[in-house]
Amino acid sequence: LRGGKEDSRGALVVLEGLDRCGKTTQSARLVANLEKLGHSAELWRFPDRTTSVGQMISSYLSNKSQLDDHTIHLLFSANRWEKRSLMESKLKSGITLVVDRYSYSGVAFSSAKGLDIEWCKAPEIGLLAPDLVAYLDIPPEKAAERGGYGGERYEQLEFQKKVGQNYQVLRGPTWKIIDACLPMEDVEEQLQEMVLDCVKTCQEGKPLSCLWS
Ligand code: DGP
Ligand code: NA
Ligand code: NA
Repeated sequence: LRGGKEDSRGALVVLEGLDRCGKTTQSARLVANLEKLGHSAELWRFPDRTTSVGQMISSYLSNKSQLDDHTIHLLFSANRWEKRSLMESKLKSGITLVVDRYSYSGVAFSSAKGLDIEWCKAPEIGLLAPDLVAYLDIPPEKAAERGGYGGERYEQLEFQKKVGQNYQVLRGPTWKIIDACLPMEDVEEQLQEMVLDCVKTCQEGKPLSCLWS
């Protein structure tokens, strides 16, 4: 049987939100739940700090190096570009990718420094477009209370407020908003439900597309 489930693609699911919104925990739980239900799924995250570009980013985030705002923006983007072809082949082989942060972080964080939003979006053009962006919505003040920030460069309340406003500008038809102040189990359940819907749509033949669509 051709055209059936055996040659269908996986879904590209992105989790976004402010620092300390719970994305990292939820993306790990989501992957475990998908696998329990018999789906092939992998957990990815950006920045991917394991590559040489990723190491430059990591050093910048921990304030061990200083870089011009445009330069670091392009490095974050390059870090996504260096994974693009692997991402495409995994999706085409039927694996669902759950990605902790993507191009929306790129634009929301850099434009919070005052960079032009269209300039920020440009280097992301042509990366794979997510089938679903799950936004874990939390007031910046609440996020700041959650066990404190880890001390990385962007983990400051005033900055996170701007990031939150920028995320609002980026919202589009593929976005679903989840109240990240709900109990963890409720967030997990809502997330799983929307992702299963999305996986089904992709299995049924929804084509892959590119940013910014
Ligand atoms: P995380 O490893 O998810 O805690 O992310 C590290 C920090 O980097 C976090 O504050 C969000 C920020 N970040 C993630 N992606 C990008 C990006 O593409 N550009 C910028 N400027 N910041 C980003
Ligand atoms: Na962080
Ligand atoms: Na995180």
